[in-house]
Amino acid sequence: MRLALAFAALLLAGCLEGPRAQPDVDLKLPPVETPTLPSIPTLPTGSTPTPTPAPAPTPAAGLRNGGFENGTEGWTLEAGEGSHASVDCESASAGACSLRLGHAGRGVSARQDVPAGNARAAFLSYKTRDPAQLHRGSTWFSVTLYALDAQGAIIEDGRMVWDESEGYDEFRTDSIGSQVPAGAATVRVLFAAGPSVEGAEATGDAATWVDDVVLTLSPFPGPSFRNGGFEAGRGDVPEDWGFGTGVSRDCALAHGGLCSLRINGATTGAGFAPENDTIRIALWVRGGAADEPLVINATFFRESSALGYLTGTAAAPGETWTRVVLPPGAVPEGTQKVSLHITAALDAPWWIDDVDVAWGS
Ligand SMILES: [Ca+2]
Repeated sequence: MRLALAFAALLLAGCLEGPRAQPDVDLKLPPVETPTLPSIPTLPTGSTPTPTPAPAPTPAAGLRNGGFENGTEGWTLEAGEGSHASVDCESASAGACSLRLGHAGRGVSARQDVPAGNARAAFLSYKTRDPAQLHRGSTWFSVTLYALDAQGAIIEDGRMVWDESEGYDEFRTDSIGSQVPAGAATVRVLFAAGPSVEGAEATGDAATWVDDVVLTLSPFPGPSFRNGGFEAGRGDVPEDWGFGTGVSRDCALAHGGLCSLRINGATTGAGFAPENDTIRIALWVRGGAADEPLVINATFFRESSALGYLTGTAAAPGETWTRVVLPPGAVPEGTQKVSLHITAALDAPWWIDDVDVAWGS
């Protein structure tokens, strides 16, 4: 009952809609009282915890001068008219210096290319400070990870974090993650900022400081589900996933990469388009209370009609990351989108990470 109430409260609060960077499909949930669901065979309910060791990311030695203590060494800076990129040794999160992207004029950027080696996933953490409080509606700041081939062509446009939020005077840590496809020679880290309206100039001294840039390359591919590793986000707000009271990104605890998602007495969700007619959902979980399973529900939609469900529960594993695999299920014919919803009770927080979707034929 408590679960149902929390679920309903979230629905009412509209918390399942992401703040920005909307998922591929809307997080439309089935009506609470589903009047005429087609007779879809009930899929088995249950979970198959299969503990396996978590792959450990390897630190990347490739990114140089991530703290900007050696001036601009390693970084390529570009600035449009009226903007200015420079190393500032009067403001720093650690050490003496940071990078200042002054974007009162046109766009400004700083980038660095790092050898990809055998990496299949890249994770970037960094700190930013933006004390001018001018960002709302007038300027933007973005962080992007690209993968490039040996000729320098972009083969993976990676993940971008886009920020038009209000200012903040203290350096804060954010992170982003991306796949690195086979054939990638280089991973590009790009920080950029500019005015929100093309050709316009921001008023005043709009600037964002960047410091403590750390790139981690992993030889293991990230999860196939969009931001299923929760590496993309700003602070505790994940990209693509429903966010609100009881749901927050946690970059102090992760199964893979740097971050996971913490759920407590709430539901989170994400939508995606089906790629085949059989689906298997797997994810890593941690935490919870013994008598309150985690509920994982995938709903298959044609427009706003629910065609069927795939449901599983996970027993609380406590302090050990545990892999939960839902029974494979058939994607009902005519499905246009799938909404994945994960619900945790209030008694103890759960962490989820590396949400993976595999498709059959
Ligand atoms: Ca993760």
